[in-house]
Amino acid sequence: MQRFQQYIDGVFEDGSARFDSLDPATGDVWASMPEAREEDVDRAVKAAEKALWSGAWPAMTATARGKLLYRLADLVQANAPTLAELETQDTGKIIRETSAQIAYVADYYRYYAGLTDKIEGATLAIDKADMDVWTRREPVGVVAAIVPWNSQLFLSAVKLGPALAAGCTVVVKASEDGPAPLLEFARLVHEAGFPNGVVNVITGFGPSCGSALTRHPGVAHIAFTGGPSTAAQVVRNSAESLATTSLELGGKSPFIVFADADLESAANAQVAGIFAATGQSCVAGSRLIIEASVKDRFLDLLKAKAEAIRIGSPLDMRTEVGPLCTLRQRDHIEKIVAASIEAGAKVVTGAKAVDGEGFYYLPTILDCDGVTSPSVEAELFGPVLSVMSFETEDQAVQLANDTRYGLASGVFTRNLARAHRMIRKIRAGIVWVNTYRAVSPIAPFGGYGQSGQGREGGMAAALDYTRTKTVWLRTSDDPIPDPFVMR
Ligand code: TXE
Repeated sequence: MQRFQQYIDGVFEDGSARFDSLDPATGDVWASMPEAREEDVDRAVKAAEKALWSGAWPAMTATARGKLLYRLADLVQANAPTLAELETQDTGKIIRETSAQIAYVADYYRYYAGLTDKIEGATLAIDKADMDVWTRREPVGVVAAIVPWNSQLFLSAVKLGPALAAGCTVVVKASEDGPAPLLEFARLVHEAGFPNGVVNVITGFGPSCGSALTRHPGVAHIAFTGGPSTAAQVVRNSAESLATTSLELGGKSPFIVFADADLESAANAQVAGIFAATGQSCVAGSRLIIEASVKDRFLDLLKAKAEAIRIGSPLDMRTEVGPLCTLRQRDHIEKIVAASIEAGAKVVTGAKAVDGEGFYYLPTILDCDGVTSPSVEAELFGPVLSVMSFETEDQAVQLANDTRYGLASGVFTRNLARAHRMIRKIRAGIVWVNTYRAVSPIAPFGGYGQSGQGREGGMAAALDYTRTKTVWLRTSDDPIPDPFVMR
């Protein structure tokens, strides 16, 4: 059985307690993980606080910080096959996806490495003759980066990259489900040569570890990815310390197909949009909104593609859909699909767990036209597509926006003017037109409504990890004339 350690203040250690991690493809225990409890969390935050204010890190030039991040990027790239295998083993995410995604994670670190010495303050054209006034961008402080199981290296890179570029120090909390890749990543942080305490990596359970971290008075900013109810808890926890938060909370993203679209291409994008990562993706295009005149044709295409998907061991390069990460997640999906069928949704394909070992669930399409189906409303975080049809563009917009979420959306049409109208009317942080699921370190990413607040990716994300200090310098040698007049 493999044994993993947590990383605090530059030291690898076993943690206050231990827990077992299950292989989602078999349901068997495959590794032992360190469980951080309140005492470990406290030490991790204190190590990050110390590293923020003293030692090598605050004395380092931004360019030198950038060099460390470049080195980390190279190490991630060189170790991508090992990291990918660990993520696949521990979370069930297929090796085809983890290999490609982790290789790209290196580019996220490179992007932020290049930004470190481009974070600039401003010189102000102040309205007083004898003053020079300028702003400095200083690190916001200790950052708590909390991630869920679905893409831990990617979701931590979009937090760690900008936080380190800005000069912050970080405590990363890996999910208790599938933490292996992040715990292994800590070895690369160490090898890259970051000063002790700048990056700390722990894992543990929400009520003990996550709660202790988000309540800790030493934390200045919490960057969280997870579910909306946990996010509400995180915000409540931050009330005493007044830590700022950025929240990325998944969605129920509309995938809108007009009759004039290239249907074959749209069907491939829809398959990727909902079945990639076994549907455990925050941007999953889980609501297909299809023009009525092509609904049957499009569903035939989708059904054929869904039924041809190769389900198998996530470690097999040929596998296209693997298991869900946890049994809890599969139970959640089974419950909502059963309630949806009960409510009148028609099964186009799937709608059941795969017999045998592991947490597998069949790629599923539910026709929800004219039905109030729970699958249309709830984020299932699994391979389940709900289908609704429309007659007019206005109806398509109304269906697209009929959700408390607002992370991503897809519009498939060859009509340019209509594409522009849809871009303006859809309430979501991302609109993909004739494509789906494209991401880049250069492009901001984040949601509206219950999908969260704040943006990850891009230059603005690095600025979010800074706070502004305003400096006033009086240039006159004359004595201050009247002490009772504010100047
Ligand atoms: O996530 P949680 P869960 C959605 C998805 C899924 C549902 C629940 O619909 O079915 O959320 O998933 C830590 N203080 N998404 O329960 O609980 C926890 O340990 C601080 C969407 O697995 O939100 C883990 O590290 N932290 C999504 C992280 O929060 C706490 C990704 C996420 O766990 C905590 C995941 C607490 N009180 C789920 N309680 C997306 N945006 O992609 C838990 N945590």
